[in-house]
Amino acid sequence: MIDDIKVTRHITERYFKEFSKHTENDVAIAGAGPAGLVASRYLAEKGYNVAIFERKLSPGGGMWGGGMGYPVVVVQEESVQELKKIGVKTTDVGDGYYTADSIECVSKLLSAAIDAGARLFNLVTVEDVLYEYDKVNGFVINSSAIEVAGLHVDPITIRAKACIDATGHDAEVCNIVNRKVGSLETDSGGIAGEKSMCAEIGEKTVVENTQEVFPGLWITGMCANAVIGAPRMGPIFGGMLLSGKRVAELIDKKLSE
Ligand code: 48F
Repeated sequence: MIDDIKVTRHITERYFKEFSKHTENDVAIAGAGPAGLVASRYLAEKGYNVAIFERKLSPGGGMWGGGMGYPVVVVQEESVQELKKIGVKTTDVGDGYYTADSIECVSKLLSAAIDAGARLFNLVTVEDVLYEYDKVNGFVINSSAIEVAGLHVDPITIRAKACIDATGHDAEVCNIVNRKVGSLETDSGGIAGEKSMCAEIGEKTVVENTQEVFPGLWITGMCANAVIGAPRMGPIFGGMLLSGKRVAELIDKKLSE
């Protein structure tokens, strides 16, 4: 006989046991798009305690839909290895371009991150940062359902030694810090804003722009180009994967000091 109350208790007990482990983290990531997922995997593989907070029900960000809803992505020679190493089937279509099924990409990015030990909390929105001792030390989070309903309910807070803004085009965490805490340490002294499409430049700069922009806060993926002021690049995803890898390397270096 199945006891409904046992089902309820097993869900809530397991969730809160796991959530409790992630009130203190080595690394907390806002946004489970391709950049955040790759970063989480590399950091978890190195043994860091990593939590990703994703506003939506389905993690994966803008990768599911490929280009204009055709579920195919393109990656270039420099980054195809990032897909191959997690078992995504890629097709060499010549001149250094490779295609892959976007649904397979997201599924395997997710599965690889989780297998490496990263913990994903979906339906959780990062709405502020924990700012103490002149440093970003964590995220202030709320239920996405509360956010959507527009309810006046106070959030709760988690701590992390390093925080990553991987929220994509909107650079949500950086916007909050820039507005409420202080100017970002960027050349523009703030958020320069994303520029119009140019994959050639966008793909290169997204890796170069991956950096710490405020003590304790790093940027990766499309957020990096939005903050620093570089072009978008559409459904070519190599730069997202390489930016996720880069931010993991930078944080590993910083936390090992
Ligand atoms: O947008 P998204 O996929 O960011 P990304 O990893 O990749 C960008 C590409 O998808 C594409 C592109 C490539 O050429 O330009 O756009 O940089 O994923 C960002 C994730 O962050 C979540 C959002 O739901 C999405 O899944 N997100 C955004 N704001 C918040 C958030 C927030 N405040 N709290 C939690 N999650």
